[in-house]
Amino acid sequence: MHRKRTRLAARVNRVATAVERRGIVTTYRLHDRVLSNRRARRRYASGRPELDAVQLDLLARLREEGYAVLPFTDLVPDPDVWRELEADGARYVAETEQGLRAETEGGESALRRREGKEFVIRKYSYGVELDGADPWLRLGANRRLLDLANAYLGMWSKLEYVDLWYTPPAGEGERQASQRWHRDFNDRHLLKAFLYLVDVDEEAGPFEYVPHSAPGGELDHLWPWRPLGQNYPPQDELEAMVSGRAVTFTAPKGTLILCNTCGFHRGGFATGKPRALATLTYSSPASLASLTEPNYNLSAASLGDSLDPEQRFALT
Ligand SMILES: O=C(O)CCC(=O)C(=O)O
Repeated sequence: MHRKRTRLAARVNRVATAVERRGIVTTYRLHDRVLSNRRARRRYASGRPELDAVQLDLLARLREEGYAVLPFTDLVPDPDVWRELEADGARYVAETEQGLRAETEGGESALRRREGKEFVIRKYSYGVELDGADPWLRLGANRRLLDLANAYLGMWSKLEYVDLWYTPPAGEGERQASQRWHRDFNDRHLLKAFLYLVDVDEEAGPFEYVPHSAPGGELDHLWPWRPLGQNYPPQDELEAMVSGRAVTFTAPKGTLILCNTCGFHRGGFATGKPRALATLTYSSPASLASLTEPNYNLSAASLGDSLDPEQRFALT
């Protein structure tokens, strides 16, 4: 996730003041209740996509539990799609491991990390220029996934984030940042997709989730979601309250996890093995109007004429 910064906050110390925060929260609420999201809901309602049995089942599970998991190719059966993603993912893993070896030997590498979350190496990170041919961007616009995201959010959604993450094993240290339980601050209308690009077992830092903890769920009252809210609760208190209810997604390569990360989740605490995954975030237009920025720049021209209005809306 990528927090939007006001120009003033960026100039001063990159942390929004209380006044700025109030302004951001007010803008979010206005866009959620009245402006952008109302328009996006109307667009969705005027031409709902027809979902097939697989998508309907995922939708029901997302609504009930806040997550759903399946082999990617069950949702996107076209074998060419997985073949291309798998090949690109493998290339990224090989390049990253080569970069890490170079770093160990004291050399230069072009590996991308982000301050505060250095344990993840990113293919794109923030501010990357992508074009319409990028396979991960095309995955975000794939109607099998996008129609499901729009149906779950009840509006035309925006693809706010797309990236590949590689997490090298770090041994048994302390959990940091998103390795700890948290709610994503960036929207109350969120759907994230995690596509495992390697087999993920306990040592590779699996994703974990507390079902029913997203807004509207039975556990939504626990440190509830608020725009820019306190999204990291005291870990021991949360664990005591949800004891035994979290789901751990150890799973083979090619597994797709769909999840409303307004609910409590954590992951990437790779102790003994590396983890590689693709991650996409669908959010509401209100989020982009106030709280977040997409991590990519895309020239509309590179999209050509081949996209449906829903796809163009998601990407631009
Ligand atoms: O790396 C993970 O498994 C968790 C990621 C996460 O917390 C997030 O994307 O919000």
